[in-house]
Amino acid sequence: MLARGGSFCCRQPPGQQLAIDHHLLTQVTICYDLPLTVHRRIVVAQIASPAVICRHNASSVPGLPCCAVGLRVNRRRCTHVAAISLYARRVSAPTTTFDMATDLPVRSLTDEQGTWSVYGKTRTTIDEQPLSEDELRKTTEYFHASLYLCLGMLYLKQNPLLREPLKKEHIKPRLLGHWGSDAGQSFTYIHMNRLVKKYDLDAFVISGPGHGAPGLISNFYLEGTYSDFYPSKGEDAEGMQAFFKQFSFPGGVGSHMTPETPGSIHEGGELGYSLSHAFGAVYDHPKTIALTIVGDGESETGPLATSWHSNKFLNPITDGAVLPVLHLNGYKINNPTILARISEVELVALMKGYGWTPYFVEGSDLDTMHQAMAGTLEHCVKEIRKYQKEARESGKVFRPHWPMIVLRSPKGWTAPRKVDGHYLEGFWRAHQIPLTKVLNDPEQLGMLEKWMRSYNPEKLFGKEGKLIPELRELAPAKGKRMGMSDHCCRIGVRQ
Ligand SMILES: Cc1ncc(C[n+]2csc(CCOP(=O)(O)OP(=O)(O)O)c2C)c(N)n1
Ligand SMILES: [Mg+2]
Repeated sequence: MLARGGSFCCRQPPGQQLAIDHHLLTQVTICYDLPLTVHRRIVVAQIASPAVICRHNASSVPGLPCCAVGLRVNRRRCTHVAAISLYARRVSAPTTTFDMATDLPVRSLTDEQGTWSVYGKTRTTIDEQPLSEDELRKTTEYFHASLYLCLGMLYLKQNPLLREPLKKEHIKPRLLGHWGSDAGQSFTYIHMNRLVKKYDLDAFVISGPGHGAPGLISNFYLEGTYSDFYPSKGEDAEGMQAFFKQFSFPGGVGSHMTPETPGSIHEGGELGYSLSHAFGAVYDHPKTIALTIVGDGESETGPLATSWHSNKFLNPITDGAVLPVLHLNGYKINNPTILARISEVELVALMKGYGWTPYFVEGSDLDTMHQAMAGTLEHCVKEIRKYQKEARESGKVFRPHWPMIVLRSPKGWTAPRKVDGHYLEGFWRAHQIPLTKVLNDPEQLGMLEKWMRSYNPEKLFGKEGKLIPELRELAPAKGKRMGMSDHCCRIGVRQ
């Protein structure tokens, strides 16, 4: 049913576009020279749905036998393309062999919606509590370590472990980066780590709102991936300082999931392509699961809205799976999002209509949220494996309603709830730099110090500055880490 098309490589003169003869592209490997730096970089864009073809497409529409590929890198039009190779798959849409699941076990939570807020009792479709007390404590501490690193990346150029009182001189002179979705993204990654270990999964992560990069980069650092790639950002105080300072800093790395981020095939700067890239990556990779964090703002883009349908192209025998986590933190920058404001009955109906089975994890209380996410994510992974087993053992291709998660957590989760009488956590003010006046306002500097110390860095990082072994154990071993997945690191940017 699914046949791989040809692949080829060609050299492109600056500014020109490449005409290709395929119905549906699945992967574009682009080798380009950035005009300013003249460094050759390689990026891989996995593309799968007509929506993405539109993104790279200047002159044709999906479905036509020919489409043109134009490239944008870091929001700049890329003019010095060295080489492009395209892998394409001819897709005939699955028809009669696909069974549709009918009555799905999704509990609607809408009844409580009028009285419930994200600060109320945690709500979850799957009511299991798989974590022991010890695991729960360690998971919270690991989460705190990641959040500490997120703040370090946003603010610090010195004094990385706060071994001396925080002073203005330790703060970066220009503060750029995002806090708003860091906690939700980190939370998701940490819970997937547990399952990668438990089920020996071949998984990797895609961050739709790539500006929440600290949430994932902090995890790549905690698990050791970042230091393996960049030895100068080692797992000690000196390495941590370099790791913090380079973030969103001249001569360092961008504030998004940029190409030089290990574990990333998707920058997320232009919203809308997370699911398409995820599907492109798992087609023909039957063992792979792409854990895909989709922003509620991102969901309002046309490409994202259509790419939920990519599940129609997924063959459970020959392809892997995409596990979307729709992150309803309520805001797209400073505007409320549609999917966070509609009733859950409508949201469930929408996701079911797209062919998914939604599971909800909603709240802000750490202990109960950890249990809810652990149970729900595990349930989803088991469902995926069950469907794959069924298809692979029977040889019968069918289209299950694959699981997906709706994660509702406060924007800026774990930040101070109010600053100067204004809401921060749970509000749009948490989107970018949460405390904006730390350089000029000693009171805010004190607040930042108190907040960072509330994660207890002295307990989480040992004498040298490395994550303590009992927490490090929570991450998968080298070779299995999501940050080191072949899907992201086979073609690197380290030349
Ligand atoms: C196609 C596109 N439109 C608009 C923007 C500008 N923009 C950057 S971040 C953002 C909000 C994203 O909201 P969401 O996906 O909910 O991410 P969150 O900040 O909550 O993590 C917008 C609109 C963009 N980057 N790309
Ligand atoms: Mg959002």
